[in-house]
Amino acid sequence: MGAWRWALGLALGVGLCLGAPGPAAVAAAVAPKPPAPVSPYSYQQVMIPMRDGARLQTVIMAPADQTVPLPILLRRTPYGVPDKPPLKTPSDLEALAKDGYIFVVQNLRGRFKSEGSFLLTSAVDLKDRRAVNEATDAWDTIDWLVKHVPNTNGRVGIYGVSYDGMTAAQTLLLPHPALKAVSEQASPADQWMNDDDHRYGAFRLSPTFEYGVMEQAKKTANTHIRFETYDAYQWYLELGPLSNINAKYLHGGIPHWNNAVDHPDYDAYWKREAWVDQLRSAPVPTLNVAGFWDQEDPWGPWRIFANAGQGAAANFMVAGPWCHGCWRQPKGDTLAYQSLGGHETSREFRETIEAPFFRAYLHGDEAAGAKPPFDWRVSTFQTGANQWRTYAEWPPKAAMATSLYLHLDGSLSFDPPSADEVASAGASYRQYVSDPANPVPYRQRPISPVYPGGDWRTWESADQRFVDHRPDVLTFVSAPLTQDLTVTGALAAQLFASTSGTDSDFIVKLIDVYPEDGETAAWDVGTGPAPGQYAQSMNGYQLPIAMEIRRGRYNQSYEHPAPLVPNQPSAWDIPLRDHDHVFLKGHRLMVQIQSSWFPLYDRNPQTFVASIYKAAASDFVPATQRIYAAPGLASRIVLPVVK
Ligand code: PG9
Repeated sequence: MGAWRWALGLALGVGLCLGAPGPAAVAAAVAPKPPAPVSPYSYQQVMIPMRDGARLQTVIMAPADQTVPLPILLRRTPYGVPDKPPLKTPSDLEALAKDGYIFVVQNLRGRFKSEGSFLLTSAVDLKDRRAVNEATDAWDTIDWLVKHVPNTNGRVGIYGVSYDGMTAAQTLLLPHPALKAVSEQASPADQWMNDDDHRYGAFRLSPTFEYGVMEQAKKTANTHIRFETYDAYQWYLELGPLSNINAKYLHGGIPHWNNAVDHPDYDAYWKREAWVDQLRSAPVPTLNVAGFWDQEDPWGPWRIFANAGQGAAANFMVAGPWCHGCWRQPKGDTLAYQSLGGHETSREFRETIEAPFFRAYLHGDEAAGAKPPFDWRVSTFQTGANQWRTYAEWPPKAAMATSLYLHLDGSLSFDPPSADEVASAGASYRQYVSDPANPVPYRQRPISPVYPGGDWRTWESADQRFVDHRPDVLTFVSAPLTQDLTVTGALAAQLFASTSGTDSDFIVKLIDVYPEDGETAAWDVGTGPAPGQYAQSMNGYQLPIAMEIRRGRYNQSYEHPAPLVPNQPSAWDIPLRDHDHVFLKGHRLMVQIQSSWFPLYDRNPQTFVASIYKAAASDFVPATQRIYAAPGLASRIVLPVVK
């Protein structure tokens, strides 16, 4: 679009000179027009009919110089299709484009010019033969494409990130015979258990509210909220109880929000949304992709990979040092303020994994049976070591569950807490007061809106020093490591904790603390760092490796929430997902524990109520939170350690 505007401005400039011709104007008048920019793709928009008669807006872009039959690479999206062909291949498709594809992008039903209603649902009811959903729409689209698009080799692949990724993943439930390769990337799998909307029932307030508005306020646009306050933290705090969202702002007009507040618990509605539970195999070769610092859907790809099964011949998993979809950024050569050992992880993923995957199954010799392009099952970019690793199975057998214990003096070690420690501390716990009137921010304030992206993309790798001084954040830290510690596989926390309330949240963060190198600690430095540079250092940086929340009302049952017994310690199991990281020699391990993470999560009133969405302002009360570190109540992090 920029180039077209530039061309138009030049033309107007020439026109304005006509009244007073000078030498420059004469030269301009006779100078040949620069040739109009030409896209390397042909461009066609079609409306593809679905089985119920709804027609979906679809763009077909084939290489302008196409001579041989090519496969189709399909992406289905709620965010809008290109309105003209690109003037050059987007950088994230360059590696694929070298092999030659007909790129097809389709708006989901109900979005932009696509007909029907956009329900923002993940549900696919395979038993209902008359239903339409993303799996049937993908099937109908592929069927139409292979029958109508000229000069294809009859093979179709589908890929996409996040919502687009989910529509790709759901083709595994109902694969069309022409579908030969699927790459779901950051697809959600179960929106109550994890992913965008909740984590084990704890409600992700700002992403769910802002996403619902973005996608359901207007059919023909992505709508971004402008808050009355610059700091979204302040806006959500002043909002008060969640019932004010509909009462003051949405007035029942956003179905996504209504569904969330009408279904607080893991009921039939959410079980239908958990489409992944129907997945038993990978009927089509599948490449799953996840980011270890994905702030939206870090969990879905691992669930899809696990459910599709490691027995399947071609079910691969890739994970790297990425935020949500950041493997589509040009390089991916940094994490926080450090480089990744000279690797451009995003480009390397696309050139050495994604492109060979589609090449094998869409261009390969099908008659000979496409040979798997990889001799591994899982490939990760292991941070700390900053190396690509491959694994024949996940988790690798060599990983040994190893407990890292919390201690009353605020330390962390591989030794369990002793009775002597309790005697000298005079208590078996450390405590803090969690006050819903002053919740812990999840990232440095001022907090910008979640969408269209901004700082939201990188908050999961942000330095946690911004909260570790707060009286309502407990910190535990180890001695500097005397050797590297490699952690590969699923992490978990087991806390023994109590609250003086009847409901409560606990958030656990496992952090890699970088050493101080002393460079900036002198008063004879001379000029000192340039403005803005001082903060951009890994000196003492607290890099989160794994973080998660649990909401106490669901400790016993996801379907039937129950109050907690005040001041009674109980076990809190907090899964911390899959990771692959080396804590380097000289670094320290840190655990931070807190009871709010706002406004990413709504505030727990700390009084048990039937539905937090209907809590009154008076239900929100401070509570005293205790974390136990004693024999029999030994809070710990379980690490999959590889020697
Ligand atoms: N994480 C976004 C999303 C996916 C599916 C449902 C709701 C939200 C996305 O980036 O598309």
